[in-house]
Amino acid sequence: MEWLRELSWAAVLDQLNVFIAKLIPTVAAAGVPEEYQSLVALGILYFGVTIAVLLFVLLLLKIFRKPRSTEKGIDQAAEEAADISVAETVAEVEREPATEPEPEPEPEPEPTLGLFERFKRGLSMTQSSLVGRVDRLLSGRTTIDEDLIEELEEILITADLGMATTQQLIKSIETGLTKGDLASPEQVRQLLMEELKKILKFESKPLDVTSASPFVIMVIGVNGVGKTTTIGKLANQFALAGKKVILGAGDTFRAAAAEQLKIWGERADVEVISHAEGADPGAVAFDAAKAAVARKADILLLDTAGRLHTKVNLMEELKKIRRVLDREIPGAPHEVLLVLDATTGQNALTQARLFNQAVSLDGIALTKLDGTAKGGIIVAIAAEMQVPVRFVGIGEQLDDLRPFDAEMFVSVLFDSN
Ligand SMILES: Nc1nc2c(ncn2[C@@H]2O[C@H](COP(=O)(O)OP(=O)(O)O)[C@@H](O)[C@H]2O)c(=O)[nH]1
Ligand SMILES: [Mg+2]
Repeated sequence: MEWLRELSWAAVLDQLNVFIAKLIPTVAAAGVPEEYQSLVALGILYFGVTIAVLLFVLLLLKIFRKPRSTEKGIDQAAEEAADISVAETVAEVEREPATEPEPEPEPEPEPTLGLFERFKRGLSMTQSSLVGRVDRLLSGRTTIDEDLIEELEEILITADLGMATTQQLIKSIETGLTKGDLASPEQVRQLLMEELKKILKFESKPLDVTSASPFVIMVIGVNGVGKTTTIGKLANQFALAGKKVILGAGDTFRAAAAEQLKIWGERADVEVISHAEGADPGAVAFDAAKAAVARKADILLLDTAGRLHTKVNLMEELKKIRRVLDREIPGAPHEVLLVLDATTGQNALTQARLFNQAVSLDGIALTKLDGTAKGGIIVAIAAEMQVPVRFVGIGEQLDDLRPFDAEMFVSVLFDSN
């Protein structure tokens, strides 16, 4: 500590002055005007000292975070640290794919969730907007009066069941009351459940694809309802069941539509017949039908364009496709499947009416039930259209497109666990 006592501030300042004096020629050589040279030299000195202090602090931090490194010596520790970061960087580069990333694979279904639970999760919003509200209305009540029935009516209408179905349900409750069958709110709930099952069961007939070969399914509906996705999911499921499937990219309106179908085709490992953007959809239908016969396919799924249903020419186009299919494969299409988006509520019902008038529907697929509280629309559709609901979409996973099962559907909605 002798040196510390001898150290005086004057000596330190002297040393700094010497250092600055040595710096000035370098600063002058860099073209700094004379009056600023000392200032710039001082700045450089200040900067250098700051950096040195920072490095020292960093070094201290490293020593304290890695106590073993003090045993090995700071240099060795620093070398090791550098090695690790180099190794990490190399690993990161290797982890990055060298080429374009593949399109995201379809997420695998969660194996832990049973079918009932999957449905329950998918229908949770509809569950709370329909049965959840009914339960809140009935809880704590002991008698069934006019007010209660009026409120129930409002719930059913706002849950998209439709005016006609609501009237039908209310009527059966009133009949039960006058007959004396209904004594408690719990029995109202039970009656509601049974009536809904009755309405839906009437129109729940699974699609039978074995009645013809090739069995031709023409998929129609407005833009964005989920036609192409539904075709992709069906193609996958049929292929897994051992069927030979062919897809026809009849939506020639946008190039992206055919591309989207091709991706699904690759995923399901099935052939896709497509033409260029803007081509005649009738020609695609023709080629797809020919290919299906030639390759002895079990099922042909034909995608179509979905410009707005208010445009008459879409309906004319669909009629034409129908005729082309029938000419190539007598009796085809065996199923005209209308895809409806449940999130559009009453609008879905309007679409169903218009398409049915134009091309006479054989079945309905109701998608996106998972993203909406308007799932009650399925009851309105079944009751009014008298067209079977073949499939429901309860999510974006491959097997989230399910054959519609009225019993299960209503049980899920009324399950209070
Ligand atoms: N959440 C959910 N999304 C769906 C379902 N079905 C389709 N979709 C989505 O709806 C969007 C439009 O589907 P697309 O098949 O292109 O409709 P298209 O225009 O009728 O062919 C896509 O983003 C799909 O992933 C479903 O059941 N649930
Ligand atoms: Mg499409």
